[in-house]
Amino acid sequence: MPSALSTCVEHDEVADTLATLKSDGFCVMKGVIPADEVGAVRDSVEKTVRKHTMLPLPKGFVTGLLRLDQSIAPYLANPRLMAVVDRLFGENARISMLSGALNGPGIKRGDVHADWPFNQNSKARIRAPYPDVLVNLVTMWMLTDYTVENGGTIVIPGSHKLNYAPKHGSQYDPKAAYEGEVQLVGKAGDVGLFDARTWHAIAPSTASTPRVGVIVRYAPWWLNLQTLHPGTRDYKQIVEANQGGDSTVEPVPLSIFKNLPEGAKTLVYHMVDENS
Ligand SMILES: O=C(O)CCC(=O)C(=O)O
Repeated sequence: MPSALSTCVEHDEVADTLATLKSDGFCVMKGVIPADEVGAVRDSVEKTVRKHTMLPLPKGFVTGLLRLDQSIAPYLANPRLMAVVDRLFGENARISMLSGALNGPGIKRGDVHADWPFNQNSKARIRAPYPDVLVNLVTMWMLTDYTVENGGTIVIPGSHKLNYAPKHGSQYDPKAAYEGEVQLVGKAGDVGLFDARTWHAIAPSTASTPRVGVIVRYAPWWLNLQTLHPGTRDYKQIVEANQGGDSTVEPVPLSIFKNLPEGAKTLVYHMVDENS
């Protein structure tokens, strides 16, 4: 059984977060969404995910969440988080993917994987053995508490230092449990951070209520995001032509983009559909 995870020390948050990301591959930033505001965000995201989920419940999942629900938008450029993103990626970092996720009672354990662009099951990937570089920061915005019981994400400490990841049909079985597994746990309003290379999996839930969150990924400006966007030449050539099941990100309609907070605009300007 995975155990609960300790959090980053707060005395020098940026330095400590970077150090923990480097050594363990993940950590938790406490209280990013204020306690008295997180309930409204949770209610909105849960409603949206239940209505628009692309997967059958108990796994609710909505990609391109901003086009349908903007309740998370005021928090996306949180200065504490942006200080970390700035140190990792420099100026003009942006959001690569933004999804709503509801893990309901009874959800089963998922496959162990690294995230895009290190996910070796994707057609658009940095092929293993890959270089030692962090190019996509995965952030789990906890809108309910994340606990061992309700399925806080399983992560494998130190796995980001490997230059390969589990792949179907390979010796690194996505269905296996790996030594040292822990779960990303925290309070509603906390944000779990991990290097996209960190091996992780959906955890089973034995709870009676759902775990609700938003998964936001941050990337440097120079990372090619076109393969995430159906309709682009890169998507057609690299993903579609190879029958890929890669993750996709739906655009934000211009009419919605115009009303986003300025901080959020700088992070999602590149995924706007100018014609809607
Ligand atoms: O929701 C979770 O706990 C994990 C989700 C995940 O593995 C992913 O989106 O890549």
